[in-house]
Amino acid sequence: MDKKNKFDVIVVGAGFAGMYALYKLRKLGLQVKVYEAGSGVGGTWFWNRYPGARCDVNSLEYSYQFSDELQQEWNWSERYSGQPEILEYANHVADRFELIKDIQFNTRVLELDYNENTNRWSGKTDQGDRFDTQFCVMATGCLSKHNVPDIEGLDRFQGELLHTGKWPHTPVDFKGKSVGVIGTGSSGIQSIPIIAEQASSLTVFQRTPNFSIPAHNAPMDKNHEAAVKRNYREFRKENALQRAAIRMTPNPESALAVSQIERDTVFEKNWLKGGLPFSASFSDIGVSLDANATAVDFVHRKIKGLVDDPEVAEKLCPKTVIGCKRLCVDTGYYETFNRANVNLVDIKKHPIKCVTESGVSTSTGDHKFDALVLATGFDAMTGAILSIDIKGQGKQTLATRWEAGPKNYLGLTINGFPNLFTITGPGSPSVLSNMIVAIEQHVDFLSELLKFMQKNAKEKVEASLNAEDDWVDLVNNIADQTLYTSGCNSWYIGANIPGKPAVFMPYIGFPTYVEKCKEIVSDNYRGFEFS
Ligand code: NA7
Repeated sequence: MDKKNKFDVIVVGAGFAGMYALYKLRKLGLQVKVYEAGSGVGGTWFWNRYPGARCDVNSLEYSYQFSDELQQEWNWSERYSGQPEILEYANHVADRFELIKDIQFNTRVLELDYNENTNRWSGKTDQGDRFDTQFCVMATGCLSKHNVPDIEGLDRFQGELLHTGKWPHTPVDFKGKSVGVIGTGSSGIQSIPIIAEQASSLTVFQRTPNFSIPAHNAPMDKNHEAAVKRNYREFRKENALQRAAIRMTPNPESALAVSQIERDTVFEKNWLKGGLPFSASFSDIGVSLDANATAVDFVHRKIKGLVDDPEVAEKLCPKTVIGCKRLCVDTGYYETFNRANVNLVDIKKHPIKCVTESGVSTSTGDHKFDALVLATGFDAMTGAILSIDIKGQGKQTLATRWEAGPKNYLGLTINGFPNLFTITGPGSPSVLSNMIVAIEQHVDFLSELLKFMQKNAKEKVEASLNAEDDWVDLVNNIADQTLYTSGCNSWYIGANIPGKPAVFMPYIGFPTYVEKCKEIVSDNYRGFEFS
């Protein structure tokens, strides 16, 4: 192999994980190369350019903390940042830390193949590159393989067909157009109010209604920003002790220990504050069905208060527990259904039969559109990794290994796939935490691991089978004590993708995860096998 195609580390993906992995691993003196399918950095924020795309974590938290200079010099304009500003930030980071020179854009990794004789991986990209590397870092993102639903006739549609997760780079003008949106998860809920303002008519096809809490987004409070920046390190430290590494004021009280009036006062206060902290209104909302039902009842009353037509309001009220699917955060979502140009179709009751050349046909009739938006989500957590043909020891493919669901240790390393790491992989806090915090923690852990290997002249590392089994059990045991596994069809358990094994994927609880990682390191990397 040509020397220029030989690397110490290949990083797949130049989103926030890939960029930080490059920054950090380069510092170990390693030769690192990043392959990125898109034409720029930013991952999620590069692809999800749909109108209204916005982060649901506060801007002062949803940012890197590895460089104090960076976090001091960057100013966010809003409480919750929109996609364009986050992408601008990603580009700033790439420039500031000279990352671009080691990233090859417009290049998708297709194959990774482990060679047991050399303890190295060889790989192939869609641009015909072949490479050879000791380590592979999968920074492929948890929500990056977009899900195109298997609806008959989708390719027949003659209007503009869009997917929120793969939005065009040029502005899409809905002015005067009739538009259909399929899907009411976060992407649908964020984009629907804006599309409704532009389009002549908008029809929303809803299969399952979702709970959404108002964002109450606002320009950044400069005094608050200055106060956080004065003490940024402490602010980050405190946040890392929160269950999702997101700043909240969890109420230690049970929802069932107070009267309805007291309960509603707490819910109302958190509704007015807005965003994800609503879920921390009481200690047992995520674990007790009865407590959860009180939050469900409160939000149902809110929806019914916001939506004029009682029938439409009823359709918008989710019938699941709150929070077992990712809670959405919106700006004017429910109110949008009071507009004369917006129509809601319940496709659970009246399923989509097919897409035609001119629109969507359901069991109750045909809907004609100029544009059709698929807000149908992602093959989450495993989709992007498994899109690559990965062959480990004994030529076993990862797809076979994970046939019954993902198995690994710490969400980071897989038995039989040495020197390959999944940043914020299934089995780690990832999507149930502040993603950037989780990314930095994982990359820091990996960097220390590689340092340890350099120091101890080790070439190969993988999880032991026992450690992996125990870890998978632990992830499931924790989830089983919560309402995440109470039967709702969330992407956390792969239920949105037909045929995907139903396994709850994220590790719940960032602080306990970090503690476990520390314990494992201090116990000489318990569960890791080196040679
Ligand atoms: P989500 O949350 O997975 O939402 C996808 C939506 O699309 C959801 O309402 C689905 O209904 C619907 N969907 C998916 N497939 C179909 C088919 N075949 N027919 C009709 N409707 C369908 O994805 P998002 O992009 O909104 O958000 C993903 C995450 O990004 C979000 O959780 C945040 O963390 C950020 P279903 O509920 O499956 O019945």
